[in-house]
Amino acid sequence: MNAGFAGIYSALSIMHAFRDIMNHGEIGMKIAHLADLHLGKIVNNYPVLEDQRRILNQIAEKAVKKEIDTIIIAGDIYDRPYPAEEAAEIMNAFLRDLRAADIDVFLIAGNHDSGPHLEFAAEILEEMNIHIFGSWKGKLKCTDLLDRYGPLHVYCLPYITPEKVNAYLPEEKKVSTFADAFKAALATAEIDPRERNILVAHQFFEGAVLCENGSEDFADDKDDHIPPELTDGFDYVALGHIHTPQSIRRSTVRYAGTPLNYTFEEAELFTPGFALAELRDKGQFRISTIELSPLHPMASIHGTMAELGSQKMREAYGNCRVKAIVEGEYREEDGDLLKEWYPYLMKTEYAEGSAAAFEVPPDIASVKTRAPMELLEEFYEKQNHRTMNEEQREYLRQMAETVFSEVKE
Ligand SMILES: [Mn+2]
Repeated sequence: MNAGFAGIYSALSIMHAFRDIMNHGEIGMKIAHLADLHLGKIVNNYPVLEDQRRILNQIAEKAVKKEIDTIIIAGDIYDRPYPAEEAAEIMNAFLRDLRAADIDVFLIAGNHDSGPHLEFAAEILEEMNIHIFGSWKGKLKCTDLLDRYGPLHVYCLPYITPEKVNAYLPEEKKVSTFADAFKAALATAEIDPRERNILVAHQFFEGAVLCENGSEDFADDKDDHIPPELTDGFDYVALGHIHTPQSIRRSTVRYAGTPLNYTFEEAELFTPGFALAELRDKGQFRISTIELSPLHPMASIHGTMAELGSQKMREAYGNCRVKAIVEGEYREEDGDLLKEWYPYLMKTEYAEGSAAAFEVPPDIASVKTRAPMELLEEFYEKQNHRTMNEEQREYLRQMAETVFSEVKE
């Protein structure tokens, strides 16, 4: 329910509170915090829809098993404002599963989502305990939940920029930085620091650490940074935007991270999952992480062709979305072999110092009829799997001239 209906709690949370009291549990509420699903994302030119569908199934299963009351998804539900049809189908199925399990759901738009599209039918879904916040409309909205420890206020802030916030500010109060925009947005709500408050947001918080070659799709512009101390009045800050899971300054200001790895570097840095916040009285929140097992984990593997083809390697990584880094000598047909060993191969790279096997072409007689530059270019291409650039070509042209003029002398 919105702040306008102060004193009226989400019907589901009343039911949950009653159940907890009957169970004599000490935990008031269990909240799963997810972010950056990026449904429909294309990873290294491959769609990963099946992986995404399976990971959401796994999350729904874990939510039921762990008796989670509420799920927060802190933005970037979809990878694009107009998501792929299958992405919308996957999200629909996820919401249906959570609804069937009587879980309160909170969604905010990230910078990748279209606010108006995301909040389609939001007022109607609100009655089903699916709370969607797609666009900033000039006021920070609050939904009140209830557990055995009392009220819990969930403030949801969809992705904002200074421009979005300025649209609702009088001329003399316009802002120019993200930090001021954030401050102005928070100032639109009356937050009671004596009660328990949660903030859901999708912004770049100062101090966040980015994975080198991470899957975030934005320029790291210092002007976007928001000082985390602006959220000091909140007991838990459920963040999205940065794809590596991490806490900022205190354990209760947290980026959930993506539920799947979306780059090979991210796969080396973290196991995907979500955050679990267990709420008790004011100031007694416990945060832990729940790891997930993807259908096809991402992995970089390297070795000679003989090593990559070994049974041990194929058993360990045959099910993975693989980047193969080939060392030593390789032949043209090795590409097909790699695909056979690793059906989910996404990328092949050649280690420094690796080289194409030197194979004498069957039409050796034709060499005599071809120009030296043509032969050199072909040789270069076979060795390096790319064509020469102009600079290299010019260098070789001059070298060839020198060599052949010496031969003539
Ligand atoms: Mn994102």
